Amino acid sequence: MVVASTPSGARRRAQPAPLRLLTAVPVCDGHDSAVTTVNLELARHGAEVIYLGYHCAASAIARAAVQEDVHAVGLSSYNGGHRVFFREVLAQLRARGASDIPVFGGGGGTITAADERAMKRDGVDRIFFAGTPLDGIMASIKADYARELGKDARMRGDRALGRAITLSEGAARAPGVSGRARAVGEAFVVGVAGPGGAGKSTLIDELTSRFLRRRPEGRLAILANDPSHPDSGGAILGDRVSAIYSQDDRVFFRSMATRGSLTGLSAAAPAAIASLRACGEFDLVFVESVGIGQESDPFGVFGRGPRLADAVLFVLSPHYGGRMQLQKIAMLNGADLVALNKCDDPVARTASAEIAARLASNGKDQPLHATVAARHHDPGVDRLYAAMAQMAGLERLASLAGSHP
Ligand code: B12
Ligand SMILES: Nc1nc2c(ncn2[C@@H]2O[C@H](COP(=O)(O)OP(=O)(O)OP(=O)(O)O)[C@@H](O)[C@H]2O)c(=O)[nH]1
Ligand SMILES: [Mg+2]
Repeated sequence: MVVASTPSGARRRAQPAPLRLLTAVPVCDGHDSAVTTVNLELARHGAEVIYLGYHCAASAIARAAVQEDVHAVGLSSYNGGHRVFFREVLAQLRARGASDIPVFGGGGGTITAADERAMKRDGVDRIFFAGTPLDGIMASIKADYARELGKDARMRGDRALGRAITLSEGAARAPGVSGRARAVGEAFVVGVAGPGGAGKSTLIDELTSRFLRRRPEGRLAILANDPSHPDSGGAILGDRVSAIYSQDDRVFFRSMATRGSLTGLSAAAPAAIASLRACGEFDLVFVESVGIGQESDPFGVFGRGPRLADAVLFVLSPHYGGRMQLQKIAMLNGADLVALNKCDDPVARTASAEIAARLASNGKDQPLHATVAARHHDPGVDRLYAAMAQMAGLERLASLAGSHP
């Protein structure tokens, strides 16, 4: 049994880690209402659910399962291609050194008992048929898949990194984990904060697309924090759904639930950031906070906590209220980069003028970037990327790489 030390020195039993599950709907399938119901029910039962969305490729599912270090993968398939698709997911998991991650699923009446027998022979763990009560599904999943994910010296690459972050989540309640400054040659960390729904994840994905295009060999990491429900302890970790370009082997994407931390980041985020910064794999790391409030400072820019990012990007949408609300947002004083996203909204013109005036009153060099993250190739996102890349020294690295024979 794992026993941890509390700050007072007393010893206590560590809480069992929540069940982490990846759920997805296969490629060429848009039936997502069943999986949405299952996701909500799982979260209500205390599980952390990383939802990948519908129309997902087997390779994207296997990559996500490895990086997210999940206990199991649940697929919801209605398009009739379940036998081939589940088999392909298992093959992709094997290829990534993750054949120990169980795969289960459902698909109502489209998956027959004969199909299930064949799928089990291929290695599928179990199928939930039409008519299975949700409570029964939840009880089986908890009984079958909850287990401790411990250290495993055989793991390599993203699998090992994924497990290291899992272990830091388990140790997060121990005191003394803090951020640290960047050393020469380490990844540049950009903290991304802003109110819920402002477009942080979409913008990170667009910035990622520019990174991948401009740097043919670099890798980047994304650490996406989402809130745990205070009542159940479960969470729907949905930032990965906005990832289009980030579905790439050059991107390490990890979702983290806050598990009771009220800072806007998981208590394990400092340790995870330190691992990503120092592992030598990445040029750039994005850390997305949960949707934050007016007083929040998730990355410690005001010096009250450890400084967790080399630069902070604050993203807001035009619907922040009015000028009085802008006065109250602390991050507008501390951010290095500010983006007004959703500039396709008609009220963005007024918002842009108000925010520019607010930033000017700070007397710092904080240009406002007007972006439409939902539009591919948006010139505002291009300008934001250029400013960020210059801060991170990425453009210089790209030209050095380009100068090699
Ligand atoms: C709702 C529905 C739709 C909705 C989907 C809405 C949405 N956003 O999901 C709409 C109307 C959009 C739709 C469209 C289509 N549909 Co439709 N749809 C259905 C329907 C009626 C219900 C499916 C459902 O959501 N059930 C509710 C869930 C909760 O219950 P369940 O299916 O019994 O699942 C149980 C378990 O299996 C388990 N489970 C399911 N998934 C998972 C996953 C995990 C992880 C776990 C743990 C458990 C689990 O949960 C349930 C618990 O009891 C089925 C028919 C049927 N009665 O099954 C057809 C059906 C799936 N659709 C069908 C078809 C053909 C289509 C279309 C191609 C129609 C068309 N020509 O346009 C399109 C394709 C859409 C697309 N882009 O993929 C066919 C599929 C036939 C096949 N595979 O051979 C079906 C079977 C209807 C039929 N009899 O022809 N559809
Ligand atoms: N119209 C418009 N919608 C956008 C834009 N950027 C993002 N969205 C949409 O806004 C919604 C929220 O986007 P996300 O990127 O998930 O926002 P977020 O800030 O990461 O949200 P949380 O992580 O939940 O706080 C999604 O439906 C996006 O498609 C934009 O520039 N214009
Ligand atoms: Mg997000």
